[in-house]
Amino acid sequence: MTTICVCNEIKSVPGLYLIENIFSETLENQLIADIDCGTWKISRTKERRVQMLGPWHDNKYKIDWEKESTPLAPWCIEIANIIKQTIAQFDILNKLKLNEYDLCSDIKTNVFVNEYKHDGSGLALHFDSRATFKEAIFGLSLGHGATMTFRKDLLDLSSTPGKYEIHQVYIPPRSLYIMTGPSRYNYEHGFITGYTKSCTKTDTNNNSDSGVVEYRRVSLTFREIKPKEKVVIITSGKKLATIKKIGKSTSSSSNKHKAGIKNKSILSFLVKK
Ligand SMILES: O=C(O)CCC(=O)C(=O)O
Repeated sequence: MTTICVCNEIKSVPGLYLIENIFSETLENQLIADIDCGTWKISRTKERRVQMLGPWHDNKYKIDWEKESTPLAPWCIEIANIIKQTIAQFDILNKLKLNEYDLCSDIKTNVFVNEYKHDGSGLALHFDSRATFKEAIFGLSLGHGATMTFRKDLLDLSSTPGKYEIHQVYIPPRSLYIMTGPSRYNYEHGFITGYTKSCTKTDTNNNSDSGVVEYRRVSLTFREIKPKEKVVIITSGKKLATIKKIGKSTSSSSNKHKAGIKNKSILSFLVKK
């Protein structure tokens, strides 16, 4: 069966794009089988099973480059290529320069796998780390779909605390959602606890006639890690140059040379992002 890949900009949550049918059911089942060959761990909140690939980070998503990273699995590379090809098809996504993201690098890419089951566990509303990850966040759904909640705090607009703008967006299986701009920075996202209990047969790939539907959604989140440090070189209080680089930064002579600075009293600062 041929399916059509469609890209929708979700108007209620600006900056959120949903691209449906990015791969076939056959490939989806293969990917789930490949992911299941990886090592599942219990999440920090003990609510679900997870897999984390790429550089090691702590609970606050701070990367520790001294710790051993988990190499990306072959399925990560396959999906990263599918994401790239999908982006290439839509002008609106190319204009956002999403094709420039590196989603298959052992040192730049973080891949998070979440498994949601029929027990109704959700995912608390949250923002993805601004300090650690670049703007666009790429999420895929395998198995079941799910209704995602986006919540914007209206504190800026009203002095009454606890006023929110809330939107629910259905994310079908085999779809890719991309959070950019306001959807990434102004809206928290998550899944309300208990949503999987209301799962129906239409919300699944399970074609059995038994009427019993085992809910399982496996979500994949691809994020590019920001360059680790920024080196800012200043002299006599005047900023001369900013050099961004991956890896440990020093005020090495080559950096000074790149900044075109010679024989001056230079102060170099490492500015952690
Ligand atoms: O399951 C999803 O699609 C979202 C996952 C997510 O937001 C996260 O891991 O931070």
